[in-house]
Amino acid sequence: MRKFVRLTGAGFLLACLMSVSALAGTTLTYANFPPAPTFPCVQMEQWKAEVEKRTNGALAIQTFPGSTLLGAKNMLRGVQTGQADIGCISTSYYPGVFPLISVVNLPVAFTSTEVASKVMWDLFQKYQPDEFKNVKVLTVFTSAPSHIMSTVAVKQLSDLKGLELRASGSILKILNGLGAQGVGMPMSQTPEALQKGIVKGLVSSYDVLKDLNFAEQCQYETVTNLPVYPFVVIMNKARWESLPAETQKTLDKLSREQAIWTGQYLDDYTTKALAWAKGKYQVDVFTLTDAEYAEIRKQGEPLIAAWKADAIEAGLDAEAILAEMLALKAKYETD
Ligand code: 3IO
Repeated sequence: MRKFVRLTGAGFLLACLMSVSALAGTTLTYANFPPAPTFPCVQMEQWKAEVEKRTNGALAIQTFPGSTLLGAKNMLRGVQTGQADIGCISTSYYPGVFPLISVVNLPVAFTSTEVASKVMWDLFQKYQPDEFKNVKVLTVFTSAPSHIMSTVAVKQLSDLKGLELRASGSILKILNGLGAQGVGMPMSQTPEALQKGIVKGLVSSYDVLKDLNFAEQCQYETVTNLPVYPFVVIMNKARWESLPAETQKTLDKLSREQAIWTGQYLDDYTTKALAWAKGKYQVDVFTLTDAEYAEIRKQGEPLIAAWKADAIEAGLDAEAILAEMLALKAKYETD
């Protein structure tokens, strides 16, 4: 009997300790707009696992892919108002809102996601852009260079005439300059728009050929080397400030590592996704002539001038920011 009492006493104590540690732990919600198999959600799960490991479970992350908590366009506001603690935004969905970081979306011929993501992270550290002052930035990364994926063949630039292609940000403007009909919408709306024939294709990175099974409908891929889309993972500021200093340090330490992890993951993955699309759906891949690539670059030039004008308007040292981005790009490309 005495032994029984002692055992249940120990059990009771253990139960108390367990509930105390459960109370001490914090759970943060993390919203994402595209479906779970896509790379912004893959990096989200990777970050969650890493955070839970490095904080020994003191911090738990509850993830909401596929716009189940917040969608592409209410992500920024939803995180600011605390509907989600953390959210992932594609900055080109918010024209005019991010005058500094939209520099990463300019046509400057990034060929590597890892390089683009490192450059973006460094720009953040250096300039601490005012446009993010109401949130905590946890990490940043980009998509891979963008190409045309379409239901009709784009073998030459003249095939673009009047073609409705989904894109966002600077790519929209380049497409229109090339005679296509750019249709602006988030990635999360694109499967339905393709299905309904509202668009005849999209301009983004090749990962979605597999992750959203676009290869089934978009039988034709044209290598265009168009810009990368910048992404920022933001956290509600008050929620961030409520975290213990030790936890904040752990998350800050992970920030650059996460940017690099995502860049490396996507560089590798886009190659695999294109090979998969060739194997499974026998998609055709077209390249253009040198003269046509020069024409694409020419259509991009006015965007750089337009970005500078907007950045100056926003009180930024546009020339210095652009020069810094190009210098970082050159540095990381030779690393
Ligand atoms: C993208 C966005 C969501 C899911 C997968 C993705 N792969 C490339 C992108 C970039 C893009 O087209 C966008 O709209 O952010």
